[in-house]
Amino acid sequence: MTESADIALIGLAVMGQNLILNMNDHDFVVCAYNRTTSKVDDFLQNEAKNTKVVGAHSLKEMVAKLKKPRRVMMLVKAGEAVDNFIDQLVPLLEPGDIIIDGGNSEYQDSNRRCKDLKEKGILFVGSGVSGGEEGARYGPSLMPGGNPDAWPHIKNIFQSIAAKADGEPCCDWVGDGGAGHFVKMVHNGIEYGDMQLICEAYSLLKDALRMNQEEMSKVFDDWNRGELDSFLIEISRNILKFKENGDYLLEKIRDSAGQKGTGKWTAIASLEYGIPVTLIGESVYARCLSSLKDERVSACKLLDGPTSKFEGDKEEFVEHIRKALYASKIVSYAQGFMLLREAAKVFNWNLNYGGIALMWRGGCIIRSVFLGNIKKAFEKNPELTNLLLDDFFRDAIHKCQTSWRIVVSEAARLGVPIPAFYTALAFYDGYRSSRLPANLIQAQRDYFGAHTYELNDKPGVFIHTNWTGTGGKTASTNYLA
Ligand code: NBP
Repeated sequence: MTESADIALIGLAVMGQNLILNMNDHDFVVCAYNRTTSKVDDFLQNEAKNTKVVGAHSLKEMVAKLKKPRRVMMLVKAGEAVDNFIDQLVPLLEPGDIIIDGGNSEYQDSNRRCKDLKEKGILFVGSGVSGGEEGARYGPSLMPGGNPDAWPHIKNIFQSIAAKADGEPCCDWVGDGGAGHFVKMVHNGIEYGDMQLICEAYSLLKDALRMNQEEMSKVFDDWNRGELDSFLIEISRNILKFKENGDYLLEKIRDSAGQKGTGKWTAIASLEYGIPVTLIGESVYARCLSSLKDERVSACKLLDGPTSKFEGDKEEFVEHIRKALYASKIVSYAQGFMLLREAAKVFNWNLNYGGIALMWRGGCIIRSVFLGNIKKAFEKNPELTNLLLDDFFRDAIHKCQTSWRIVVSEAARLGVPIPAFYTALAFYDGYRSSRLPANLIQAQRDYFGAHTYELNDKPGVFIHTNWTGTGGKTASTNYLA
């Protein structure tokens, strides 16, 4: 058997098949394998017909067809399937060979796999892959991390098949261990936030301004020509005007959104590391609330809201919504990068934030012009602690904030739920406050639980007061919460 294949790809579902064809377009010879091996034959006889793709019906046969060091990429269901394949592959591989997991795996799993495989001499890479079917076929955003010794051996393949933005590949080495999957997780969380913000803008146009689908589609089309230019605004414009048998399809779709978990993981990580990624959290909760459809239908008959109607200038308000959306989006990305920065500290990752913005600039679902501005901000100042403090974004928020406040107060007045817009504004006001009411929280905790408190002029010194005159002198063990 000749060792002719540059890389093996396990998992012939939508992502795997398309990534193989993409690799083939870039002159790499790929060996295809799948648990259900009949799919290998189907693929070779159909989609991969007349390509250089080869197939294998066992992992042993697959490994024998690979050039050394062997590169094996998996695009299978995250979780047990990945561990099962790793267990089967290890005895077939040699030290220095590479296993890449391109699925949506949890970053903690990738941390563990990277460490375990290193002990066996195998180089593990956990790579985020974004862009869905189309991205996989014509250029995804790729976020590889793991054992850095693997990168020189996969760089050429990865950067060749990745999307390009301003001539640069949307793929670079992210960092050690689970860094690639962490960055992919935050990407997905931001995707939840972007989608929720767009839904809230749609809700304001529809329910506050009573616009029809054609008018709303036109608004999104206008927005897509400016600062909000992005894949998600573009597809929302197309969805709004899409008709089936003469009727708009969108109105017939049930208002109950599902999720696969990566937004929830981001929210969990934000709580774990104590970073207020409130907009992504609110977006996950908004999906949860949407899925309580039956309860909402009952509640709407019992719970009253305001009966007021919008009475202002429609065109002017559309512009207020655009600005509120833009400002909220800036907050969402600022929060996402805050989480990345904290994780980098916890795991000792040397993350390149401008590089991450570039990886998301093209190929993936959150691709946008806006990410080019984020890349510039981090290039200008790689130590930037918060995007809100960059001149460009600070000025942008300053220009938008009056509109943002008008939209949030009008939505509250009319009873239109826009939780992501609200939370973004609340975060902004909290972040720019040199004094928050947490002094009262400290006092309350000490009052009822002797948790102690710090004084303004003595930070780090914890004292307890007997507030009622009936408590004792003993303080509780202090912990920051
Ligand atoms: P799926 O997530 O539907 O996975 C299908 C593949 O997993 C098939 O090859 C299937 O083999 C294999 N598999 C399953 Br299911 N259970 C297995 C098990 N217990 N042991 C071994 N193999 C098993 O495919 P996908 O939508 O192409 O996604 C692949 C990966 O990429 C996933 O981790 C996904 O989260 C991620 N991802 C997907 C997208 C997207 O837009 N779809 C985007 C980005 C990332 P079989 O044919 O024998 O059942």
